[in-house]
Amino acid sequence: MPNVTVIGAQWGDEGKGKIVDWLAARADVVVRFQGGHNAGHTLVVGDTTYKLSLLPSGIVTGTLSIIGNGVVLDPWALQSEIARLEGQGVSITADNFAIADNCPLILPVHRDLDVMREAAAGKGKIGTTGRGIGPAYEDKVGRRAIRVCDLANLDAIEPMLDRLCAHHDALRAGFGEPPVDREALKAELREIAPFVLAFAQPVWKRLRDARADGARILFEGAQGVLLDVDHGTYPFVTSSNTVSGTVSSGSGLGPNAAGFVLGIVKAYTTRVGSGPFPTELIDEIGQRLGERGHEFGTVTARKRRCGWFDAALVRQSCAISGVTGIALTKVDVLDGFETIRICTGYRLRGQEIDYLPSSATDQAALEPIYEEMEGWTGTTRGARRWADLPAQAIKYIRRIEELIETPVASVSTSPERDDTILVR
Ligand code: 2SA
Ligand code: MG
Repeated sequence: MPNVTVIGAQWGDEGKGKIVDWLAARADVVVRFQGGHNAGHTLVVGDTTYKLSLLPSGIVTGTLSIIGNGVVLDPWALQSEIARLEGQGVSITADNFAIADNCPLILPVHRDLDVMREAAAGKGKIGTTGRGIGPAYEDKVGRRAIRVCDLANLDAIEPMLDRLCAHHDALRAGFGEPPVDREALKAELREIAPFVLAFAQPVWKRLRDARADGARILFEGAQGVLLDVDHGTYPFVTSSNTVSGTVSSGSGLGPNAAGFVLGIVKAYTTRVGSGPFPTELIDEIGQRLGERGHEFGTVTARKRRCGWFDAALVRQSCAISGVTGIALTKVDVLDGFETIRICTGYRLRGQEIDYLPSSATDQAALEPIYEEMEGWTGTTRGARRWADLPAQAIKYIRRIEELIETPVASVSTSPERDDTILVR
């Protein structure tokens, strides 16, 4: 197996957890390179369900798991996630887990700001996960972040806190909130520091060495291409780059490390949070997709918005992320639908276009152009071979493949790890 990069090709929740878990069992290292504990990856192994937000999925199988510098790290969330997994019998030590020491921290002030802003935004809110992701990335780019490595030098932290607090105190004042309690923050950092530092190191070196030894590296993306801060449905996006290109800057390996880029694609479309969604179904069909697909957020338990497959969006995501092949998930959710629609492009103020325009105003005005297909009788659930699929389901998959101009590498037919058809 060459290196593999797994990314979501829609708005997240494409079923990356299952695919990553399957691949992690065949990899030597699993790396998270962007996002934070806003991700929600569900792994079902036998009778046990593991829910991961921040930790790389390799952790469950004991594979070396690395949090790269492109991630924003909430040390307290890390501590409770590790405790929860240890409670499920997973062993997490410095041998199988490492954190980039140049990773910026998510602090309580970031969470506060995220929540205050969303509450104040009313109808204009982004619908964030409230985890402080955006404000933490802002401070990273604004050069006032406290990073993992700084936990080793807390005696020298005052000038960093000066910069951080000058910024946050002004913002907090705007919300009628008191200034940052510096002493409390320092005490909290002092308390958590040893726990984080036990895993901290320059992971680019560890990855370089692993690569030199021929290790197979799996890069585990979070969220999806349409939530990318540059390429997504801005401003209704997350604050990191979710595209495959981030593998390099977010882990400290060159761009040729990405290997096979596997785009995870759900057989229909979902989205949590606000923002444009051309194929959204606000009717009983959307309801039915949500119920059959158990479409609730892993992290926040929010109900996901549901709609038909949008081939124009996925075609664009695959191009932007250089997707080598896709893993099509949750095909079984479409079992029993009499007719199924696929969006092939849009009408924008009377004109036909075959891509997602950059402007949020234009995105909100898109009307999907659909083609309709007959559904299938019988079930795809649990199918492990092409031959087990109804002919009409194969037709649907092949049509998607054609429209997105990217080969289908696998089809998954239930949450179970082994209910997967490999296409070659
Ligand atoms: P944020 O918190 O700043 O990253 O939110 C900004 C937007 O990004 C969306 N977002 C997500 N969308 C889908 N799945 C995500 N992870 C969790 C999951 C979400 C959950 O896998 O279920 O549990 O609710 C995720 N993380 C961020 C978010 O909805 C905003 O639209
Ligand atoms: Mg998810």
